[in-house]
Amino acid sequence: MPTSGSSTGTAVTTGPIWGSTKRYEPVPGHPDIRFPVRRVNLSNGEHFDLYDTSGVYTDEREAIDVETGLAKTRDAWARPEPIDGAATQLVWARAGIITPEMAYIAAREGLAPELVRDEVARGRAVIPANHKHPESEPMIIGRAFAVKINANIGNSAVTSSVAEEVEKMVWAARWGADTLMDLSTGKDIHLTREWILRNAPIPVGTVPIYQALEKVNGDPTLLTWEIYRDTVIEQCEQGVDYMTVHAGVLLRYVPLTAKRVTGIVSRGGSIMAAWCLAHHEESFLYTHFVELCEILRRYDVTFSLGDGLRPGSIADANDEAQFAELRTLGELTKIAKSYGVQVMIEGPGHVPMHKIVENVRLEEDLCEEAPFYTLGPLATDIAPAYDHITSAIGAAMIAQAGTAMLCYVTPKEHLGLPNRDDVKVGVITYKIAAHAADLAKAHPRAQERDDAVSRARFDFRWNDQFALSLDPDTARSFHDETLPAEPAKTAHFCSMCGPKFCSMRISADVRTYALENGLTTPEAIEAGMSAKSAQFVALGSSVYLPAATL
Ligand code: IRN
Ligand code: FE2
Repeated sequence: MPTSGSSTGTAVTTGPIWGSTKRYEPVPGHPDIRFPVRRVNLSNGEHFDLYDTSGVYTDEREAIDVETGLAKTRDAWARPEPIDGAATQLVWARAGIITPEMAYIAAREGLAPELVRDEVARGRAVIPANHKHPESEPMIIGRAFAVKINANIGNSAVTSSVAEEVEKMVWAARWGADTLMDLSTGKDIHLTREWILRNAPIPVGTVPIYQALEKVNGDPTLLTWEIYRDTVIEQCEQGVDYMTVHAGVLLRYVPLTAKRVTGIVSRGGSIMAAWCLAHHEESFLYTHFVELCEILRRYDVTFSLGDGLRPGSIADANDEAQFAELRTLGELTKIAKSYGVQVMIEGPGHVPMHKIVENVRLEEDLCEEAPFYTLGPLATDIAPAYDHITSAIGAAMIAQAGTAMLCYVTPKEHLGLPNRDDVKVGVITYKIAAHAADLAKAHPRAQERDDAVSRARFDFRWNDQFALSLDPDTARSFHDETLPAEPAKTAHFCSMCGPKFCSMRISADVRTYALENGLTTPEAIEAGMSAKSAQFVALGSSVYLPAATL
C-alpha cells in the first residue's frame, strides 16, 4: 500500500510482504549487530526464514520519511585501519581480518565467516560497501554464495521524477533485488542519486561516464580524464558502492566491431569508442587506471569492469571484439587487486545457449575468477516484449556455470523505460533464474525453500504455498480468480483440475488407503489406480467435466 512518506508527498511502498513478518537476528560474535530475515509462519506450526533484501520498508510501520533517510547503521561498526593506503574488504580479508561486514554476510547466507573472508581474500567474491553508504545492509557477490541479481533503474531526459526513482528502488528491493544500479542520464542526476543512496538498504552502482557526459553537454569528444575523475570522486563521496568502468574498450579494438550485425550496443562502450576515435588516442580510463584504483580504494568502491564491447545480437556472440576486451579486463583485474581494490567483471549480452559456458570459463581463466556479472544473456533475439524470458534462459545457464550476479532485463528491454510493474516482473524473473542456478549448484540452503513450498502444495496448505513463494500477491490473486472463498484456502483441489482429478489429492488418498489396508505403497498405488480407472471410465472417460459433476 503506497503511503505518503514526507511533507512533499513522496510516496514509497511500505508494509510487510503478504504472509511474512520481518525480524532482525543477532550476528554471532557481534551482540550489537543484527541482520534481517523475513519469517513465514506456517499453518502447521513450523516457520521458514527467508533471505531478505527489502530493508525497513517491510517492517510493521506506517510510513517512512524518505527525506530523512535510513539509519546510518554501519557507521557504528568497528572499521579496521587502512593497509598500504587501501581501506577495503579485500586488504582486510588478505590480512586475516573478519570484518563486521563479513560476519554479517556469513550469518545472512548461513555460511562460515572464514569462508567469506577466504573468498574475498582470493578475489573470488566482492562486498560492495562504500564507507560513505552506511545505510546499506552488507551482501556478497561471488560464485561460492547464492547467486545475486541487480536491478537497473534511472530516469532519462524524457521521463520520471526523483520520487519515482526512489520508489522504484524500494520496489525492486522489496521483490528481491540484491543491488541496484542508478543509470540516470537526465537532469538532477546528483540529487536523484542522493535520494536513492540515503534510502537504499542495498548496494548502489553507477556508470560515472554517463554523468561525465552530461557535464560536457552530451558530446563525448569533449570528455577529459579530469572531468571523469572529478565525477568519480563526487560519486564516491556520495556513497556509490560499485562503478561500471569501461576501461577495456581500447582504440585498437574499435575496428573489430565494424563488421558486426549490431556494432557497439553498450552505452558506456560507445561513448569511449567515440572518444578514442575522435582523439585517436588510447582511452583515458585505461591510461589513468592506476589513479582510479587509488581513488576507489580509499572509499572501498568496487570496480565493475564494463563490457563495452559485449555482443548485442546472437550473430555477434563470442567474437574477437568481445574476447579481446575480456583479455584487457583480465589485465586490469590484476592491477586493481594489486592496489587492494575489489573487482567484478561484466559480461554479455546476447549469446545463444551453446556459446554460454565458454564465456564463464574464459572469464575465470583471464580474470582470476573475479565474480562475473552478466546482463542476461538473451538466448535469442526474436522476442521483443518478452526479453525478460529470453534473457532469463541465458541467465540461468550462465549462473549455473559460475556467474555470481545477474543483471535483470525487463519486458521493456529494447522498447522503452521500464515502469514499476516491469521492474517487479524483471526482479521476479531473475530471482527464478538465480534460484534455479543455486539449486543446480547445490547451494546449501536453496532446496530447503523448494521443499517447503512442495510440502505446502502437497498438503493443500494454500496460504503457506503463497507466503513461501517469490510473489505471494500474484500467486494468491491467480488462485482467488476462480476460487475466492475462504474455505478454498484449505480445499484439497484448485480450479485447474477440479476436485476429482487432483493428482495431489489422489496421491494423498493412495497413501491413506495403503495405511488403512496395511499395504505397501506400490501395492496401494496399483489398487488405488484401478479404482480410479474404474471411476474415470464410469464418468465417460472425459477429463473435462461439466461443473455440476465436480
Ligand atoms: C551488466 C553486465 N554487462 C552490462 N551490465 C550492466 O549494463 C551494467 O552493470 C550497467 O547497469 C549497464 C551498463 O550499460 P552500458 O553502459 O554498458 O550499456
Ligand atoms: Fe540488447
